[in-house]
Amino acid sequence: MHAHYLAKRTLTGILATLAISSASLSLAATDMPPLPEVDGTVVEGDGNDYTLKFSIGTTQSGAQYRGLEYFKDIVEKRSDGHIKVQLFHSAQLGDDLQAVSALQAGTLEMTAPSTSPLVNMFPQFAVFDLPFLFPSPEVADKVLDGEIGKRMLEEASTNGLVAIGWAENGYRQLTDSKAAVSTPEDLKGLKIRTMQNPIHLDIWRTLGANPTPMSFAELFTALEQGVVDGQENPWITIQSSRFNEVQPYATETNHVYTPFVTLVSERFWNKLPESYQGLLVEAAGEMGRYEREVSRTLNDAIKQQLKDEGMQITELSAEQVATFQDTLAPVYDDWRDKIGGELIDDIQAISQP
Ligand code: TK8
Repeated sequence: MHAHYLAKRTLTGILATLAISSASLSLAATDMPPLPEVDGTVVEGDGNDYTLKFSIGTTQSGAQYRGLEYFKDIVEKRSDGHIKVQLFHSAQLGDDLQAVSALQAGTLEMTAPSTSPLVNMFPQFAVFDLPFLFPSPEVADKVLDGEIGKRMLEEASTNGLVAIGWAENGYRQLTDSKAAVSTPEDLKGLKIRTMQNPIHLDIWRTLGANPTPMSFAELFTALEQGVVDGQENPWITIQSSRFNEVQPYATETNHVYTPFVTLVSERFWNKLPESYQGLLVEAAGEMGRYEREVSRTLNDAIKQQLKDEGMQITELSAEQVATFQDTLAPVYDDWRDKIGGELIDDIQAISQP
């Protein structure tokens, strides 16, 4: 049918384009690699037309939105225009939690939140909040694209939601407005915004900071007005949200790897013919692979761009990273049993070279 949508030649082309983009130091936020060409092999539907609103919390200039543009292109072409995809960014239709509620109510069709605010609903997502559990993007891919990720998508397909794929927010870095941070002591008294997630609160409390959970949609204003001194997010999210304009300092901590989980409203899902359900799963898979590639390729170039724009970025030595890891060891003791020790062991086993 449409299994060979991505010819090898096209994939090589994508990778070459990404390599060129990352080499450019003057990369602007909007300088995303061109969208890969979509093989528009048509998937037969049921003759009905559908409109799908897809909303995310990050801005139009991040890798996540670029992924959504690719998703839209795939779905519209392969449904021969029978599925119309409308994209919304910057939490225009609600922050991560509000968008998930809208999916459950059937007023929004798709969203892709960070996993962290969803741990009350899906406790197994909490593994993605453990500090330093994912040593490399390759390990993250093995987990997301392997048995564990598949099982998590199945388990998250409940409560009015259908979970169909993984993309990434990425490795999180600290930013702040007060002073350069290279050790946990430097964090003393700093008010750090965290995601709405108990492990993140535990992490920053254990490091000696003063953490406050808050929706991402309120974060820029909170930083600007000094309600909080700092926050943590991947370079690409820091830059696309312009946090560097109000945060002169950053530390490359890589403390947590955050995926985006691609969700569909079950109410919408049940209206679709099976062939279109399959099309959404396929498009979510292609979006996830492409978006992770874009996110990773741009990561270093964006860090460099933030430096060029005047951000003071502290890169930690191996010893300094070890100090953060040692300080955070008790977080594992607190959460291991609640999350499930076996799941953590499985991920650590995947990490062994
Ligand atoms: C965007 C969020 C964001 C996340 C956060 O909707 O809240 O800090 O990292 O990127 O999912």
